[in-house]
Amino acid sequence: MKLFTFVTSPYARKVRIAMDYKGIAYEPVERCYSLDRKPDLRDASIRAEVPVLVLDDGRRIADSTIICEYLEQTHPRPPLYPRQAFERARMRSLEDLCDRSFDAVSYGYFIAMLRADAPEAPAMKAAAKAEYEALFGVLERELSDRDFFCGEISLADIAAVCHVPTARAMNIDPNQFRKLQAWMKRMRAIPAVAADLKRMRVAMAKMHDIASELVGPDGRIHWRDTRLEWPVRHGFIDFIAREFKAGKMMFPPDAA
Ligand SMILES: N[C@@H](CCC(=O)N[C@@H](CS)C(=O)NCC(=O)O)C(=O)O
Repeated sequence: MKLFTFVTSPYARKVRIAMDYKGIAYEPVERCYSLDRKPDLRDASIRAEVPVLVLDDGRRIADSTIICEYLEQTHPRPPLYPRQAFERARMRSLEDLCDRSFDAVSYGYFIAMLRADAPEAPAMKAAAKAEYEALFGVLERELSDRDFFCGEISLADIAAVCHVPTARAMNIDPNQFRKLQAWMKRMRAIPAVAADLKRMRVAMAKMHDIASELVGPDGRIHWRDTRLEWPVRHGFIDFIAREFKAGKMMFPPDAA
C-alpha cells in the first residue's frame, strides 16, 4: 500500500502511527497540494488533502478517520477501537475533538505567527492559547485516572498525541495538566509514537520558517471548514476579509 502523507500533518500522522502500531507495511509519499501542486494527490483525493491510502490494486481511501476505520476492519489486531459501544462512541468523540477543535485552534495560532504584522495577530495568539488550555482541561478530565483515554490504547490517544505536544510552541505550562503529562510519558514509550515524534523533530529542525510550511508558491494559504470557523467565531473577520481580498486564501477544489 502507498500512503500520501505530510510529515507535520496531524491527520497523516494519525494514520501513520495507527499503521505502525498495527504493523501494516506501506510506502509513504510526501505531498502537500497547496505547497507542491503535484497532480497525483489531486487525482487521488477529491479535496486534494493528505492523507490518502492507495491500496495495492489502486483503489483509494481519503480522510484519516475513514482510513483508520478501514484499517481497523482489515487489520483488527491489535485493536484501536474499544469493543464496548459507549466507549467506542466516546473514543470517536475524542478523536473528533482533536481533528476539529485542537487542529483549528493551533492553525489559528500558526497563522497569527505567520501574519505577525497583522493588527489582530497578538489577539489571535492569545485567543488560541486560551482555547488550547481549555481543550487541555477537557482532555485532563476525560483521562481522569485512566492510563489511556479509553482504558486501553485507542485512536483517541493517537489523535491526541498529534496535538498535545504543540502546547510547547504556545508556551503553555504542562505542569497545569499532571494527568496529561503522565499520559504523554506513557505515549512516548510506544514505539510507533516515538517514531512519529522523531520524524516531527527532524522535520522541525529542517523547517527554516513557518511560511515554508503554510504558504504555497502563489502566496496562498490553504483554508477549510473548521480552520475557517475558528477566526470567524473569534471575530477576526477583518483579518479573513483582507486575506480573501488579497487573493491569499486557497480552498479545497471544486469537485470535477
Ligand atoms: N478531514 C481530513 C483533513 C485532512 C487535512 O486537512 N489535511 C491537510 C494537511 S493537515 C491538507 O492536506 N491540506 C491541504 C493543503 O494544505 O494543500 C482528514 O481527516 O484526513
